[in-house]
Amino acid sequence: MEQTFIMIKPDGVQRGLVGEIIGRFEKKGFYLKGLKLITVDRSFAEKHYADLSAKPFFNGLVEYIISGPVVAMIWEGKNVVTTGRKIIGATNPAESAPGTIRGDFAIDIGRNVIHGSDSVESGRKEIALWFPESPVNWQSSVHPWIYE
Ligand code: YYY
Ligand code: MG
Repeated sequence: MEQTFIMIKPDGVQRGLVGEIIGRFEKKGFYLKGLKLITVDRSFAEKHYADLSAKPFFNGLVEYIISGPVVAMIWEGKNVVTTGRKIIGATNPAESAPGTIRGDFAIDIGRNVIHGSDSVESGRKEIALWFPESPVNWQSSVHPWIYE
């Protein structure tokens, strides 16, 4: 089944939003397939955001991501990449709808609380980068109550 990489950024951890955010993905019906609290170094953050290295906000973005621990997760489910991005909301919290994570919990684009993969392919790449160890293999016993 489809997987996505979701990361609660240092502001989300500092502000005590970890449980709230995990709860939103859990209650939707997605399956948690990887989870760790980790502080990353500059070269790792630069690798994660390599596609944005030419952007003027790149250095600030890297500083932000390495400023404290983050919660790295793998979530699984039908259309989890697209639906995960909807749960997260628009990149700029000023444009994120209420009810989304960024719409409910963030103000500035450079403190937008959470990352989610933007495609199945980048999800694959990001999961490989953040979870080089083999992920825990488990299947939810409620699957037939979520999927028809
Ligand atoms: O995927 P998403 O996080 O919604 O946005 P990206 O375009 O991939 O940018 C990654 C990250 O960079 C964004 O979450 C905040 C930051 N950023 C910024 O600080 N200023 C911008 N103008 C655009 C993005
Ligand atoms: Mg992105």
